[in-house]
Amino acid sequence: MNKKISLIGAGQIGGTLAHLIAIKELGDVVLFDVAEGLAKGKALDIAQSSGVSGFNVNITGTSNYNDTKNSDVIIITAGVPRKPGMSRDDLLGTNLKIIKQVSDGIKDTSPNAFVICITNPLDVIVMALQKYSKFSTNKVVGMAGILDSSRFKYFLSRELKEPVKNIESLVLGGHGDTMVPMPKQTKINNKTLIELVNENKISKSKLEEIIARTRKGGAEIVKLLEKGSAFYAPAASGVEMAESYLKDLKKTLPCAAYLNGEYGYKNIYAGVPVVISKKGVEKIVEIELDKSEKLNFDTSIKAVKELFQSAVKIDPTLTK
Ligand code: TXD
Repeated sequence: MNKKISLIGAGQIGGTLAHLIAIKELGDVVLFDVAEGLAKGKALDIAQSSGVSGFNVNITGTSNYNDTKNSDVIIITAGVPRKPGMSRDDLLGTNLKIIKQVSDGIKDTSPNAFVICITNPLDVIVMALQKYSKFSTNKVVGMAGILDSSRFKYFLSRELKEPVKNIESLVLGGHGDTMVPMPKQTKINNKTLIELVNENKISKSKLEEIIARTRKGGAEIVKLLEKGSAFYAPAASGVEMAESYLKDLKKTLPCAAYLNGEYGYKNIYAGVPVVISKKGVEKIVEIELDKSEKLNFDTSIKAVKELFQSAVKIDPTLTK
């Protein structure tokens, strides 16, 4: 019996998620969107590619939550993306209302699902999703850190002329300009970035430039596309989380997860390394932060807290 993966939002990321999941045969896909034709059209188009790619999973489209019931995994991209010049935070008003609708749609139909939120502004939207749906905190997680880490690794691989698979990295904190790339947690062929700087393999200024470009990675693509935002790398990142859950891979991945005292914070979502297994977020991995990393992390959390207060102004029920 195939697993069931429902994708709430059949837009740029949702459609790419569906295609990647089908090719990897992770499970049957239900593409949900309020634009029913979009969901059904993309589902049919991807299904018809099975004749070429040979995958054997069912893909359907719908605008009815009953078709998503008893999902094993739900990945949410419902919402509006940024336009050039907009910050992720500018999306709060619209996407908060949408995530409430989505929570109402999934909470009774798929109470046991592992829910991956992608919609921006990610850290606050995933927090609102968990509060609205009342799903247990280990079953609601946000996708951001994997994307940010992937961007960081890509830029480093170009600069160091190293295949990206030889680079391990972590980006912590909020999904925004305050995200915290972690040079000490970044290894290239098992050498830390700091060692490579000391060996003059990469200059400090070039590293700072790469960190800055990672922070603005989303905005760079929004500017180039003019309409919409990044979707291939975000989709690949969401699939990695879903796969770790569905196959119980116990991967340690940077995700927006609920903190209950870890890193000195409670009752907030933040980008931290977590182990994703068949239990969902099985464990929060606490790594030693040096002074500057802790300062950056605290700044990032502060930004999330401030934006959550804006969300509470829009919907005071979020404080319950
Ligand atoms: O790293 C990350 N987390 C970010 C997330 C990376 C890139 C993009 N990020 C955000 O994902 C972006 O800012 C948006 O908030 C979401 C989705 O981005 P996408 O590029 O997929 O947006 P689209 O193409 O506009 O798709 C959104 C779909 C669209 O088809 C709408 O019809 C649908 O969402 N939509 C809804 N579906 C269900 N229910 C409701 N209420 C609804 N409203 C809109």
